[in-house]
Amino acid sequence: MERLGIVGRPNAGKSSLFNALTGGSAAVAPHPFSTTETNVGMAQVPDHRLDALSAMSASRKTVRATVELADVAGLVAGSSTGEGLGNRFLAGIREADALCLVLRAFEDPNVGGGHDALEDLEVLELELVLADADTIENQLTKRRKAARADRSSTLAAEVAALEVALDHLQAGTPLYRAGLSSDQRQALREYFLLTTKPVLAVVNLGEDQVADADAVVKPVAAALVGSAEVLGVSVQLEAEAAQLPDAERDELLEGLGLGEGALPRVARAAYHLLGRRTFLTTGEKESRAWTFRAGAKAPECAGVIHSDLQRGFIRAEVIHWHELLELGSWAAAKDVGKLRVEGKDYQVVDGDVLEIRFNV
Ligand SMILES: Nc1nc2c(ncn2[C@@H]2O[C@H](COP(=O)(O)OP(=O)(O)OP(=O)(O)O)[C@@H](O)[C@H]2O)c(=O)[nH]1
Ligand SMILES: [Mg+2]
Repeated sequence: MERLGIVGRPNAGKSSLFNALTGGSAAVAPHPFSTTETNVGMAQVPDHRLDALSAMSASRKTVRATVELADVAGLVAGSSTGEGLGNRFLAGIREADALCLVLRAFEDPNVGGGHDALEDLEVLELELVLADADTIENQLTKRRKAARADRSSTLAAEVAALEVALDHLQAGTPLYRAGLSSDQRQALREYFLLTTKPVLAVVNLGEDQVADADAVVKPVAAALVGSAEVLGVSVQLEAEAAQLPDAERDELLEGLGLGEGALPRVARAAYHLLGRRTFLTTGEKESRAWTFRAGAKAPECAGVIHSDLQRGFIRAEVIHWHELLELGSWAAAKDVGKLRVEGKDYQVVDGDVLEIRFNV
């Protein structure tokens, strides 16, 4: 299953974020490199559509979608050439399918390290860029030679893509900001580069910065505009809030003007970044969010529920969650003819509610 790698400098709050999202217990400490081995866990993805349908159906059970996270060892200037935990962070990042850059803005004299999110971004990007440039340089001579011998157009295109990528990297630009074409991306796939992965950034805010988060988050968002979503989160504050009973937590977060809090947004952004989409089922027994790949058709989605449903797929009855909620029940939707009947070629849309008809 695809996973999101949490990447950042030591003491940025990566393990704190990981724990808050997964309910895990990765070691958190005010000294650098408290994480040495990658921690892996599952985060639930809060979904108000699911909650609303569950309430509508008075479901006995509500099952959320999940996303896999990996808390990777901290990265320092020079990591790409072996400083700090060196290759350990590289391996952890290489195994991830998308990256969450944790940038520290909180100030705490008891926790070593900087508190300039833009500086964190610069250091992280430089290490990722150096690692990728190294990967390409190691391959380019060989690939050029192969292309000359073989004269196939695919190899020539691959070499051209490597050259373009290397130019960007040597200018200090991570490939997620390089505006590569999808053909170029495709040609680079087998090199398992770090900066071709989709990226999301979390600015870890101090409690005192929450009220004016924009001042800290906006410059980071400007630096990553067009290439990454940037979310401000007071990780420690929200982690503490997550420990409270629901009502107290809501009151605390509301009181700070944080609404449902930023953690659910991080989970949803991670889910989306990994190309995950949700369809829903709802009934008295349970309401459930099911995960499918963007672009999947109805039989494949049926298969997410059970392979028998894919094998024996006849048709799907479909209604968008919003419309169903307005009508109040599946039976009501059926009565007024609002359930669409869709066949094998239907591309399921995020937020669709499905009922699968199948042969056993
Ligand atoms: N004041 C404050 N402290 C925080 C915040 N987030 C994390 N910390 C503290 O910062 C220290 C480092 O947090 P970790 O989550 O261990 O950081 P990390 O990025 O996993 O660090 P390494 O594993 O060493 O790379 C811990 O003492 C945390 O309690 C925050 O939002 N505010
Ligand atoms: Mg850690």
